[in-house]
Amino acid sequence: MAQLGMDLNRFILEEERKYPSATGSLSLALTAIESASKIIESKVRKAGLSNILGTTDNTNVSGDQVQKLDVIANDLMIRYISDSGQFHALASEELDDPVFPENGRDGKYVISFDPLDGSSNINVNVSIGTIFSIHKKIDGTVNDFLQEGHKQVAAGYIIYGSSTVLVYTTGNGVNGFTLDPSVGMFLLSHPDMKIPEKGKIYSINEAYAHKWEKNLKAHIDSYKEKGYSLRYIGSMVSDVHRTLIKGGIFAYPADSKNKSGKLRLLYEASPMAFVIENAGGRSTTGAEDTLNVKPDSIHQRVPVFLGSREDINELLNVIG
Ligand code: P6P
Repeated sequence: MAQLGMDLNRFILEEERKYPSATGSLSLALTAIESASKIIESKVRKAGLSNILGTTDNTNVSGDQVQKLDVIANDLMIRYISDSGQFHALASEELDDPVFPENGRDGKYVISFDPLDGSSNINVNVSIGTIFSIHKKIDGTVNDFLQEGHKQVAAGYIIYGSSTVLVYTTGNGVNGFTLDPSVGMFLLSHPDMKIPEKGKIYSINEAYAHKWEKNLKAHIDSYKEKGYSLRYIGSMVSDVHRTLIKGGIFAYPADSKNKSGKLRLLYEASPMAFVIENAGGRSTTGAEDTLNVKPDSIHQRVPVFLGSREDINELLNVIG
């Protein structure tokens, strides 16, 4: 009999049992995300076959051309999250304003998510992903979303790559689960993930180098003399997942054109920072720790520098 190993549902329940005061609400919340991700995964895998590629004539709040899979992934996340009854409200990259699910009035949590990050890579079969961030509800208003990242209850991502891996943290370590499509279960494949203290990879879009602040440009250039490798996929989930496993630095800085960079705080920078810091790494905007930023709007952008603690500290000695 094949040894199945620890599956995600059992792991979530065993984590819940460590907290006697737990009501099971977070467990239900996480399993809703798990279920949505399995359906999204099946749609992503078939994307090239079901003629659902291409773009709609809509654009999202960021002005990005919305790919059809974005819409499908967004609808699936909304449906499963709403059906769970655990969320008072949800915010998505694909929605201008938050949604307050009918049966979520008593929900303890709010969630921000990017349903399919990196979707411009769908047509070229590059890995993409779903990113989520969960906070406790405070007063049932938009303020629930405007909490610092260090107050997250849980955060993580699902990367739809050569295999589908769900990585998440509740603030007490980081664990990764790989989907076994033959049984439809996420199995614990990356227990207690720790990012290397220092890496040899830098991940940044150098096409914008001419627009970076000069000290940053000099520091990025220095990686070449230090023998670092450049790896940039252009899909945040993929670039961060590789950074978590191999170490080094991922950066999307501000520049002369984009004063706050491109990446969104609530559903890109903050959840990824929560994962990276819980794996022993560090994340900063260059001016302050990402997890200390007090959001002032749902779709706010921030500069992102995250990865191995030593690499980030060296960077901050130059640009901090
Ligand atoms: P650029 C994908 O569109 C995305 O939002 C992130 O996943 C990725 O890190 C970034 O934008 C890539 O942006 O400007 O390098 O193409």
